[in-house]
Amino acid sequence: MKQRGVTIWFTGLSGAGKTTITRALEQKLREQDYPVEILDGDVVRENLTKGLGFSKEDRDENIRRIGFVANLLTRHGVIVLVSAISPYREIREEVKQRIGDFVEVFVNAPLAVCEDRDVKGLYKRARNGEIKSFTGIDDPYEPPLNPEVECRTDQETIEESLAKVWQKLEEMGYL
Ligand code: GGZ
Repeated sequence: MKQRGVTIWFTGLSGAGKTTITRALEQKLREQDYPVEILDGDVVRENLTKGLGFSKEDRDENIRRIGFVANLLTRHGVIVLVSAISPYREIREEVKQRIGDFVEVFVNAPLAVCEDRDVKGLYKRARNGEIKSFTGIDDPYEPPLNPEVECRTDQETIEESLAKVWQKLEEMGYL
């Protein structure tokens, strides 16, 4: 049977663990020969959405463009893993409606934990005022109200988070 495409959309604060989970999931899917692509906000912002900033308008435009590409790939049977803060509920909902085959994963860790991890030192710079409009510090994050999956990365291992997503994909008939 032909592979059904799906977009798995990972939303959450910087440092919550979106990239880590998507990479682990990508590896597991590849091992089992599923067609998979990753669209990571961080990377996409260097090409597809280069030049966009972090105002609400620019973030929404970033998400819309990522959603556009994710939709094309999904229609061609690809399992698309999107990793983007995507802080605004309305645009996430818009993309979800457009794509249809869509699984929202809330990668949830408290701000204090993300700030403590501060892998790239961005929170420190945001607190210093060197970076303006940083999500969670002086810019909003609207958590999903009804995500298909929630990963509490401060309370569970990567393997546990991965297993939750995998199980949901099986339940929904994508694997
Ligand atoms: C949030 C910022 C900002 C501001 C730079 N606010 O954790 P990272 O570093 O590697 O990934 C974050 C990335 C955010 O890009 P997204 O495309 O995911 O954002 S959105 O969905 O809101 O469009 C972070 C870094 O860029 N970064 N400045 N002000 N994150």
